[in-house]
Amino acid sequence: MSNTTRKKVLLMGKSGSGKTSMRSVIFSNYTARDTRRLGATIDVEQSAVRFLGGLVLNLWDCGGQSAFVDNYLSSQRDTIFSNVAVLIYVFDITSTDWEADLAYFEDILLALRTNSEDAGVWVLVNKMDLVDKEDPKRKKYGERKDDLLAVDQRVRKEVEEDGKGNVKGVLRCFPTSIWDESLYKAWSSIIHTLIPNINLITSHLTYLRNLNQAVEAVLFEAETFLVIAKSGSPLDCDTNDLDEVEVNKGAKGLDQQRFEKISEIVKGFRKICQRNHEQYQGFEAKFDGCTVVLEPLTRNTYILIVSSDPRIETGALLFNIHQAQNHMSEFGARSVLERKCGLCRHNSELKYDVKGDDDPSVSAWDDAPF
Ligand SMILES: Nc1nc2c(ncn2[C@@H]2O[C@H](COP(=O)(O)OP(=O)(O)OP(=O)(O)O)[C@@H](O)[C@H]2O)c(=O)[nH]1
Ligand SMILES: [Mg+2]
Repeated sequence: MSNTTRKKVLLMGKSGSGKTSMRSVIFSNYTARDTRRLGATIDVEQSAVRFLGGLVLNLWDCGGQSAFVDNYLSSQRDTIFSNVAVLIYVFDITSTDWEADLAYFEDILLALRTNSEDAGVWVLVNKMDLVDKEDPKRKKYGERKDDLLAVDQRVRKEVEEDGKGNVKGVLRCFPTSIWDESLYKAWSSIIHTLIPNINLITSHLTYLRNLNQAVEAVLFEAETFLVIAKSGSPLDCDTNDLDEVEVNKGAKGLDQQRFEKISEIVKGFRKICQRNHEQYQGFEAKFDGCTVVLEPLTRNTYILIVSSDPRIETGALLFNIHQAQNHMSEFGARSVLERKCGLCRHNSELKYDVKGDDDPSVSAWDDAPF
């Protein structure tokens, strides 16, 4: 039985909004400056990104010039909009023709909802760096978001009233800029919703965090360094809710953009290592207030553990991570996971504090032992 789960991800939005730039920064190691050299995308550029062992994203970067969009909505409608797992729709906040942008979005959303009713929709309002100075409270973004939610409601109603389906996929908005960490935050949240067994992984991270008496345990994908899961709360909620959840869970005082900053720093540092023919392997440090280790967990992931207990030595954290590696490699060798992990369900301390996956037959989350 194949361990691979393929997900079709549509990347759409008006020409120049930043779709190919985002894809290149996240998946091809471009810097934000490098994206200035990109030309307009002609028709659809498809690429496959192997994410964790078992998850392959088929990214459809759809050029946004109106002649192409008209084709997507007519002759290519079925090809483009069927079997979609996620639509990522990118807007340019500086656009001077918001009404026309919204009208296009409504047409696309309607085509999606009638062909793929379960698809999740992520709207990224991009180029926020260009407006943040004159609008620090993000009033304009708030207005844009309200308009987008209104379109979502309208389309839902239309599809349901016409008896064309029962829309289940949700719509979420994120403000982004390729020039800062907001890009990583948005894409981490998107990827998080696509990973099979994510709730089980989250449970294991929570267990590992508690075992280490740590503040948090975070899992990064090794290639992109996007956060894919973290102990405690699921990432797949609105940014405002996420911040609220973190404060309630006691992470107050920690930088709210810490994960995105780590992703950026590690990717930058790894580039320097490559230039000097060195390989980046990991990181450990002991500060006055905390102990931090960032280590490979499996071939496709790194784990970050942060402890604020001064008695905890980095060696102890590393020891527990190495124990978890053994566990995870056995875990990963299975093509089917039971609702409760067969390897540790006899351990009474392990608490499954989040709801299980709906589909018990989804493939193991990482098929490659480290
Ligand atoms: N200031 C700023 N510029 C951005 C941002 N994102 C993308 N850009 C710039 O916008 C320009 C267009 O970006 P692309 O990624 O080619 O746009 P696209 O959406 O792929 O356009 P099409 O392929 O024609 O559909 C590039 O010069 C990018 O450097 C951003 O967040 N902030
Ligand atoms: Mg493009």
